This record gives sequence, structure tokens and C-alpha cells, in this order.
Amino acid sequence: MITVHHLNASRSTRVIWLLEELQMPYQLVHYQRDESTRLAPASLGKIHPLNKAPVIEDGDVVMCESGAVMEYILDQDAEKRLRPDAGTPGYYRYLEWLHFAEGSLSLPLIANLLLQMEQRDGTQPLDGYLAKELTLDFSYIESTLADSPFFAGDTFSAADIMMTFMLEIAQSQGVLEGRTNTLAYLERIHQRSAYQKARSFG
Ligand SMILES: N[C@@H](CCC(=O)N[C@@H](CS)C(=O)NCC(=O)O)C(=O)O
Repeated sequence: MITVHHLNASRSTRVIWLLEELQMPYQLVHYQRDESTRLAPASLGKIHPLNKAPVIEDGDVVMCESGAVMEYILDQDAEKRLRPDAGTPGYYRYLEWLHFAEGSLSLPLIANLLLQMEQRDGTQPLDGYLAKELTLDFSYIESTLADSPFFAGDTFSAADIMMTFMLEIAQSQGVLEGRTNTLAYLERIHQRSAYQKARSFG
């Protein structure tokens, strides 16, 4: 049975909602945000190193990223509901919006929220947020690349193509300094002829 690690007032509501729509059995483990910082408790980090909700567990699978978790749950549904059939125009429309929510819309909205807090309280949550998130994310990336040569394991995949673009931005900002696994990964990736061809177009 799927276990949902649910943080109050968070994206894990998406996961619970989907499971309810599908009437799939699940169990909930509750976590409460810190009243003042609004951050998740450290106990969530024992389940997944990013210390964020949602996280699900199902047998050997432990996953974060709400969009990916939604896909995982839909894959378990024998009746194949709530996702257009792969390969149809509707599927690609679905896929675009599924990624849009976190890939494009989330960044300006979260930045806007932090700026509003800054204007309202005179605090500087944006600085703190960026420093914390960058450390967390790049520690996770670094340890993933210590365990496997590519993001999805032993084999190169489209996930590597998605990640490389962001890692290059991080490198240009000095964020990768001392991240030896990530730097070595980038060097390896840059040897790929398809990558070099893609870069040759500017
Ligand atoms: N892109 C991730 C974002 C995860 C995320 O930021 N979750 C928030 C809750 S909505 C969280 O756990 N915040 C608490 C914290 O950062 O300590 C996803 O879609 O799952």
C-alpha cells in the first residue's frame, strides 16, 4: 500500500486528492510545518533527503516531486484513469500542463510570495530561501551522482538532458564549486557527441 508523507498546507494535498479520486488505498503519515518558519520538520528528511512534501513510499520505491508522484500513482491504476492515452494529442496537452505547474509556474509564484513577505514584514526571506534550497538541492544531486553515473541510474536518459541545462547555469553562478561528482558528471556529459552537436547550433 502507498504511504503518503503529508505536510499540512502543502503540495502533498495533490497526492491525497488523486488517491481519493482513484479510490486507491493509502496510509497517511502527518507532519506539521514549524509555526514561525513554515518549514517541514527534520523527521521528514529521514524519509527523503530533500525534506519536502510530498514523499511517497511503496515497497522499495521512495519518491518526491509531486508531478512524478502523480505519474507513479497513475501507473498503478489498472483502469488507466485521469490521464489521456499515451501518444494521443490529449496526452501531450496533459503532459505539458503537468510539467508547467512546477516547471514554469512555481518559480515566479514562490518568488512573488517571498517578495510580498519581504515588503510586508521587512524580513529578507528570499536570501535565506535561496541559500537553503541551493544547498539542499545540490547536496542531493551530489550524493545521487556519487551513487550512479547518471540521474536515473546506470544508463543515460532524458533526465540527464533536462538536468544538464540547469547544472550548467549553476556552474556559471559558481554554485558547483567543490561539488566534485557533479563537476565530473558534467565533464562526462560534455563528451557526448549528441550534446556537442546540439551545442554547435548556439
Ligand atoms: N517541486 C516540488 C516542491 C516540493 C516543496 O517545495 N514542498 C513544500 C510544501 S508545498 C515543502 O515541503 N516545504 C517545506 C520546506 O521546504 O521545509 C514538488 O512539486 O513536490
